This record gives sequence, structure tokens and C-alpha cells, in this order.
Amino acid sequence: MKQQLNEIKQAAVAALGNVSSKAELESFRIEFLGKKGRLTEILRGMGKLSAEERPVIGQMANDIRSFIESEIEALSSRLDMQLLEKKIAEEKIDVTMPGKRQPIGKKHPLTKVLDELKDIFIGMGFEIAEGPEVELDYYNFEALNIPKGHPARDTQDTFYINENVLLRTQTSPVQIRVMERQKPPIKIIAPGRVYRSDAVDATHSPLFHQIEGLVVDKGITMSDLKGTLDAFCKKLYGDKTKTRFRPHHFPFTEPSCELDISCPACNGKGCRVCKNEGWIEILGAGMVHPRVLQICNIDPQIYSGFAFGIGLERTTMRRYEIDDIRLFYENDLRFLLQF
Ligand code: 2NM
Repeated sequence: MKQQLNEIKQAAVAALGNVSSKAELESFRIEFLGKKGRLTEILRGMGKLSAEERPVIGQMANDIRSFIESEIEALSSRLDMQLLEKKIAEEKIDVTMPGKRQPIGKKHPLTKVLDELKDIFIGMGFEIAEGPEVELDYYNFEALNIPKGHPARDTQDTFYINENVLLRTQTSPVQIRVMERQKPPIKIIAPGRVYRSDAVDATHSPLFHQIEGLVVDKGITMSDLKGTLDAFCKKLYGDKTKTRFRPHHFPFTEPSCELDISCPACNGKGCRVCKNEGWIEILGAGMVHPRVLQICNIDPQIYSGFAFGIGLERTTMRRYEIDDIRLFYENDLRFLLQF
């Protein structure tokens, strides 16, 4: 039996030398240590042995079993390691491969100029107010002292959703809403989309953007209007910029004016940019009509205010010498990548 056991050990060592995969290793284990394996067969015959022989053979069989088990264990980890190394080699990343270029986006020119305008007004202590683009007739017209029958109400100019609901034609309704719920002092700008039923051409679009400003407090006068807007123009167009206020008419302000700046291209001498005028119209403004304050429950005997409105498209077109408003909305990268 000793002889048989030694043969099994030698056979096991020889067989192990041919094992090159986990599957082969498992077959090997079953062949030698399995329920019907070669070592197990031998141990079954132990009953026939004498009392003296049995512990000696038993000890020897156990040693061989331990030896085979530890060989299996060692080979198993070697095979695992080989498998891992193979996997790592196959998954190697070539860091010299060219990467995928991620194009970096840019701000739309309207957004750039809007951000600039907002920064200037925030620097002067204004807060930013927002409101609905789908607005009530009341806030867009009635509360702004634009009576029924006024040309600005003409259905040709306004997109009506029904008799009482429309797309706002200015951002002033935002300011009415603020005055309704917030008592003075009020110092806000209301930037946003506005809508007018205009035919599209180089200077008209049914959707455009406005920034309107409003200041209401005790003792606000035309001097505050002039000083604030003069400072704004100098910040936007440079310190040398001169301003000129011309009388105008708006239903929601009294008195009203338009503001011109000296042409930044020629310093007022006259050129192509200002069409030889030397001046360029920038915005409309005025002292808030007492009736508008009254409607918002602000006592015009105690409070007064000024307001103004600037077109964002017009301002941006002037800034970058863009001659067609439609370029803003076409998303043509040849245009957009220039800013
Ligand atoms: C302009 C010109 C003049 C204006 C008036 C108001 C309000 F709500 F206070 F009545 N908001 N904006 C205003 C005044 C707007 O745009 C050219």
C-alpha cells in the first residue's frame, strides 16, 4: 500500500506539471482527491490493514493529501495571477492616442451686452425684477395709462391670446407688478423678452428684448433721471460720452424724453455710424405719470419716480456694428463665433 501511495504522489506531481488552466486544475483535483478519486480509493481499502499498519498508512495518506492540496492551492493562485496579468495587458490604455476635442461654447452677443448692462445697473444699486411674458391686458396697457383706443393697443401691434390676455409688448408690466406689492424706495431693472406683431425686416422682429428701469422714492426729480442715465451712458460708451435729452411723449411718463449720446465712432463730428448727425438715440425715459403711481396705490403727493426703456437688440447692433437683427435669431455659427 505504501508503494501504491508513493505511485499516486508521483503521478500527482507529474499530472500537475501538465495543468495550465483552472478547468484542468479542477479535473486534476477530482481525479486525485474527489469522492471516487485515486487517493480516496486507497483509503477505502484501509479496513483490511492490521492495527499496526493502519496509523502508519493513514498518516502517510494524510500527508500526501495535504501535499496535493497545498500544490493545488499554490498553482491556483499562480493561474489567477496569470489571468489577471493577461487581462491587464489586454486592457492597456494608450495615453498617446489623440483625445476627442470638446468645443467650448460662447455667450450669445445679446447675452454679453445684457450682462454688461445688468452689471452697470447693479453697480448703481438696482435690483433685477422679472415677470410673465404672457400678461394681462390690465398690466400691459390699462395700468400704464394706455387707454382703450390708443394706437399702441392696436391689434396690429399686439399678439392677443384673448380679450384680456396678450404677449407683453414691453417689460413695464413687471414694474407695475413690483409697485403693486412693494412700497418705495424702489430701484429695479426689468430685462426680458417682449413681443410685437411686426413684419420681419433688417430692423424688426416680432420677438425682441428690452431692459426697463424704475426708481421711485420721496423727492425723485428729473435731475435724478438725467444724472443716472448720464452716468449709465458714460459707463457703457466711455467717459467722454456726452448726453442730450430731447422732449418726447409716452403715455406712462410726464414729462417724457428721449436720450441721445454723442456718436462714439466720431466723437460728435458726424460719420456713417451716426448718419452725419453727431448724435445717436439710445433710450426713452420720463417721470412716472402720477396716474400710474395712483393705480399702484403709491401716493403721488408723497412719492415720485423716473423710468426708462432700452432696446437690447438696438444696443447690441450699435456695439458690434451688426446691420441685420435677424442674425441674432438664426443660430448661424459663422455669425455667433465672432463674439
Ligand atoms: C420707456 C420709456 C419711458 C417706463 C415706464 C414705466 C412705469 F412702469 F413706471 F410706468 N416703466 N417703464 C418707460 C418710460 C419705458 O421705454 C422706452
